[in-house]
Amino acid sequence: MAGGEDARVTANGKMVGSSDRARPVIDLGRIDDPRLRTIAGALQAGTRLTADDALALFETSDLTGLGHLADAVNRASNGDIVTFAANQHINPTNVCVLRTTCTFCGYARLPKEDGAYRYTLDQVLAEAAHAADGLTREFHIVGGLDMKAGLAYYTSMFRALKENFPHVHIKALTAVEIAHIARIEKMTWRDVLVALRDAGLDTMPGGGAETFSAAVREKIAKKKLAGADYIGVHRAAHELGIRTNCTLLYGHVETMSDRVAHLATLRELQDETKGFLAFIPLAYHPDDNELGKELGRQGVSSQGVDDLKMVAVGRLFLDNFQHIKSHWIMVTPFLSQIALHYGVNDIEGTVVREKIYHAVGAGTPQGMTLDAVLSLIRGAGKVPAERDSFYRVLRTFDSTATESVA
Ligand code: V47
Ligand code: SF4
Repeated sequence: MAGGEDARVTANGKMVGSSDRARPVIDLGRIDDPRLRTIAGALQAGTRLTADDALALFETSDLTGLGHLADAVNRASNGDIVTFAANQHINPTNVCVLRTTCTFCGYARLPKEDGAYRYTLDQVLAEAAHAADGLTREFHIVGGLDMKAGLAYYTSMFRALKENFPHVHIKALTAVEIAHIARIEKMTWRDVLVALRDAGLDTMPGGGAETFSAAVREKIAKKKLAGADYIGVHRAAHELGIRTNCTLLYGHVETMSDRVAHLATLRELQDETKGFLAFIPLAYHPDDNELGKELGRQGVSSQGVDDLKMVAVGRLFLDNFQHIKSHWIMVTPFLSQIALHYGVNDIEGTVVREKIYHAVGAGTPQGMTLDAVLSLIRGAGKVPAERDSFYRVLRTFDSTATESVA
């Protein structure tokens, strides 16, 4: 459906029905680029943007016009509310069979390599113990493709986490990890997902998508699950009622057409299943990884303007997604704050102990306090709201309070 609405979520996170989204309020006087004016007309008429429109958005130098469009569309859907979640990242193993072929990754290790680790169940529980404060509402669990971390490793982990922290949602395992477990256990993706869901998995994160283009994958992630299979795993999850996120790793060797094709693939699956919760563009970080040495800093496009364009195009082209998330750990909190005027309505929240991005040189802190998140959102003139993992608002904050007002 053009200008379509994301599925509504019931108390248990089930997808039901849809409704019309309000039309954006666009002031053409704020747009200089004639191509953006044409696109504004399409948005006002509720006509779906084409791949050519998306390319024009990437190519424009009218950054303020682009921001106005993305902000108008976001406001029509989400008003002034910007959400965040109190989550905790747990990366249980960095051992990965693709260590030498994902050239952008600085986190993975071969089993006997220096720095390789695989947590025992007790270590996972010790790491998760921060959640005992009652503030953490979500565990975000991802790691490497470890031959010794099969289905039982994860089912016992999820069962123990649910037993010890029943109030915490488990968002775990990328499509690539699901396919890896299926391969080593000789099971179907669906059966793996059913077993993990029975053990406590609630939703899945969007990692592992990188850029779907086969040519790009050949250069940066030669042996990784193909784009079509990433989509296949997400489709299987959606069919089981497991909602997921999706991502796009950008700013390396991909072209703008590759980005648009990637977004079109995500939009298509969302039309089919309505199972995606959020789209998260991930800015490629060049430090401490092979690809970064090859490209050098000059070869990396995610340097501010491109980051803003990426979220804005995501907001405008993905008309069937309600939530576009900025990952402040990678683009810095400052840029995430500006991105709130380029279509972003959600920021990666109070992240405790993130390892994957910090392994590739992210200089940002590993976590943000509630006050810092509130001040970031308020500083952009928006209204902060804590959400749960299904994007239901739990509490909003007035201009000064750190406590619930609604
Ligand atoms: O798939 C790895 C990326 C992803 C680098 O679903 C890199 O809520 C940049 O998917 N530079 C994992 N990116 C993280 C991820 C994620 C993060 C936050 C929220 C959610 C969610 C998902 O990290 C990997 C890969 O695309 N990554 N190395 C790098 N050098
Ligand atoms: Fe392994 Fe994921 Fe790193 Fe690739 S990106 S080497 S699959 S941990």
